[in-house]
Amino acid sequence: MKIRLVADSSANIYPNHTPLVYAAPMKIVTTIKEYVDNDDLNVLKMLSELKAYKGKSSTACPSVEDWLDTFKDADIVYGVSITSNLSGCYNAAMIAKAQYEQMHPERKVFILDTLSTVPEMQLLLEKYDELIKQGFSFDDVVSEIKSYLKKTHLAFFLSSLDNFAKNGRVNPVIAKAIGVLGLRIVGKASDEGTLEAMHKVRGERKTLNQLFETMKELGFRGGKVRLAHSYNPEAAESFKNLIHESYPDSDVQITLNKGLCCFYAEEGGLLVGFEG
Ligand code: X90
Repeated sequence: MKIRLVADSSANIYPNHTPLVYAAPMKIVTTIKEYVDNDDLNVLKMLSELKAYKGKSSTACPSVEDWLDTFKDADIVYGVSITSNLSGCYNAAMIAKAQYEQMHPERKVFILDTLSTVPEMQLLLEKYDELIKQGFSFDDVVSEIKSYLKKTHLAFFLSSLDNFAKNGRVNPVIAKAIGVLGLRIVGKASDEGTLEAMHKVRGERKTLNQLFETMKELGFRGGKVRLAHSYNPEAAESFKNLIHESYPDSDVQITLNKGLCCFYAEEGGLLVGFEG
């Protein structure tokens, strides 16, 4: 029995990722170039080209074909998608599932709409892996992963919401307030899977403290934590230390954002997925 874990590329899947996950690539698009968010993408080069480029840039979710490529010939596919409230990604995955199950009636696909992104998706993928290793049936994996989603959360700080606003995914008034004053925004994924801005803060220490407070308000008491940063390893390390000061036993791991997340989380942003 072939079982595959799949995700869109916003889950930051690198070639050595554990567990093994097949990723359907997002795309970052300008009028002159399309960047495919796969292992071949040079993210730093893309960011510097985008800085120099003055035209319009946007993103696109994986196509139905991209999703079908990740399913390949698996008997059972379990997956996660970025929130359906900010992307057509989940919708494309659902079409792929319908086609795949129609072509192969004995095969099964379940894709979870995480109403979230990056590090919370990583926690969910790890949970799928545990459930598979424990020998759970398809229906039980599905029900267990849905209950685990109720326990996991996403919080973040970002230094700019420009690309969110330009792409109609956040209110431009909120975006402007941060950009102009050089503030950072601390927020969370709302229950509906949208970006909820909660606090405006200035300075690294205050930002990290506010992010930690937000985690505790959401029920964090020392479980698993996954951090994803946009070329800001110092903030990720400092935040890991801050968590360990209060919860020395919590399992904290750090990844670097790939193309799509660097485009939206912009330079310096940090996302935290955790168990509540
Ligand atoms: O379909 C597409 O074109 C992709 C759109 C993706 C938009 C969201 C990207 C999020 C990247 C940024 C910070 C966290 C916000 C979380 C809200 C749920 C990460």
